[in-house]
Amino acid sequence: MQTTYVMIKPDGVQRGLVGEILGRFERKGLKLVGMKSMVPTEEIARTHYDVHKERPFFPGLIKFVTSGPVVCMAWQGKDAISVARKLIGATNGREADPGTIRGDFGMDMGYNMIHGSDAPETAEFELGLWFPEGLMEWNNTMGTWVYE
Ligand code: DAT
Ligand code: MG
Repeated sequence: MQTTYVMIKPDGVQRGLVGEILGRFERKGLKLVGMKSMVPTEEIARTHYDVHKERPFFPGLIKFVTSGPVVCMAWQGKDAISVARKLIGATNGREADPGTIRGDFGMDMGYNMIHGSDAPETAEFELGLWFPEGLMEWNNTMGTWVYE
């Protein structure tokens, strides 16, 4: 089992896509083990996107992600990291496949509505950053009908 960090960014919240987006993760069969909403501080945004700090788009990215509420989520399941990335789609909405979140709702690179961890190490780092209080442990009965 893996746990991945997924975040609906301010454009997703502003556009009223929270229910649509989180419904896709639910329907896929992933288990919700953490969820909250906040307006990120500059500090948490900079730490989250630290790998991109030298890139030209970094200042704009920080301004964007701190501009309003985000929805922070932790989703658990077999291969949850790659499963979530597949649901999310390619970074640029114009290139993302139809059927993915970015492919169905996005037309740009920066305004791509959602973040998903890209590897086990980044998932661990991001979950610790956004959920320092820890995640929920619970038994979801649905799981017995999701995995053979
Ligand atoms: P992803 O979110 O698909 O993991 P990433 O980690 O390469 O993509 O980049 C993080 C975010 O930064 C991405 O969701 C949107 C923004 N971004 C990436 N490349 C960009 C670019 N060339 N111009 C503008 N924004 C960019
Ligand atoms: Mg990334």
